[in-house]
Amino acid sequence: MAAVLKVEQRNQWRRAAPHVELGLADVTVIAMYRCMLAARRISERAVRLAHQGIIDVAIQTDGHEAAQVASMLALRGSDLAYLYYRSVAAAHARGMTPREIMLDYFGRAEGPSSGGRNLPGHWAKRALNLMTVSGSVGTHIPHAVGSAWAGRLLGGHWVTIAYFGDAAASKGDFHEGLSFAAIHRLPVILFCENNGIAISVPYELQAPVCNVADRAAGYGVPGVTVDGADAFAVYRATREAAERARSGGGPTLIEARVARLGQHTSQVGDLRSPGELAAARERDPLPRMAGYLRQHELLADAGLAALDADVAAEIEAAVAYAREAPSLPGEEAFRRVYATELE
Ligand SMILES: Cc1ncc(C[n+]2csc(CCOP(=O)(O)OP(=O)(O)O)c2C)c(N)n1
Repeated sequence: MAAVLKVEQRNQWRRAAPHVELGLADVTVIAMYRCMLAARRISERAVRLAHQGIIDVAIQTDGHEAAQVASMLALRGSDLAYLYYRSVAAAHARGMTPREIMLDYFGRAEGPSSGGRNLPGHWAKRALNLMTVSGSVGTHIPHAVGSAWAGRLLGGHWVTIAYFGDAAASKGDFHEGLSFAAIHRLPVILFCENNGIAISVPYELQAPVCNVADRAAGYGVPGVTVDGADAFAVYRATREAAERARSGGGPTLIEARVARLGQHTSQVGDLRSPGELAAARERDPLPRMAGYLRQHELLADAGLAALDADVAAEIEAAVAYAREAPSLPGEEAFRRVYATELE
């Protein structure tokens, strides 16, 4: 009897696990963690390469992984995504491989985003529905809204998501895009990764409202603030927003509160105090997810270590490949840049 009770208690405990409640399989949660881990290791490796002068610049994703991976996994591959320069984890979650990411970091002709034409960090790949973005902060938000509108006009069934930082939410592009999307009830998700700092300017000097999500009320659309280190909370919020968009309910503004663990980029120093940096590290989503895997007996220490070794080997192979890959020949520089090829 005691044994039966124990099994029933265990089953109850299993059913109450956040990922089981969301309908996510154990292997999906392990895949989520692997994706977050790979993004972290790619980011760390890219910064080292930049500091060694081997690549030009690296923009870290550290601290944003749970928000990016979980939101991307809550969407369909046919949904259009506009990423931003900090989106390595989102790009990888959509299917961009470490090799492709490194090819872009090295600015190689084979890189999927621009084939060496654009600055690294403008993650895009047509086959993955990752749309081309500009380096001008926030300008992809109206583009994303336009893509959602195009879907309406063309009878497409895609939802469009745009990822951006908190400072982008202070730009006209954000307000114009959200206003247009709200008026026309377009199937778009504006996903703000609020890390509380724009290079070195704190959030309080960018916006007079406590939460970026508060802005949504001004446009009559739902605004949700979630803990961006909680992959399951982000997954739930994004899935609900996507369902709302698909069923004609219009746009949602999601604000994922995250911590920027690294510098703004490999080329920009950090003005935060040691205390502020330590507080940011407390909000690291990686140990949190590893703890979840252990606690729910999805992976033990040996499994986690094996995953780490596997990821490290994949990234080293990617770096080795990208290092040797050819650069873009000069005469190709203007091809694929203009709609009509230059004579
Ligand atoms: C229109 C424009 N202004 C300024 C810049 C320079 N710039 C690049 S990133 C950045 C900060 C953006 O911060 P945020 O949107 O919060 O994203 P985060 O980098 O914190 O993820 C700025 C000001 C730019 N690229 N484009």
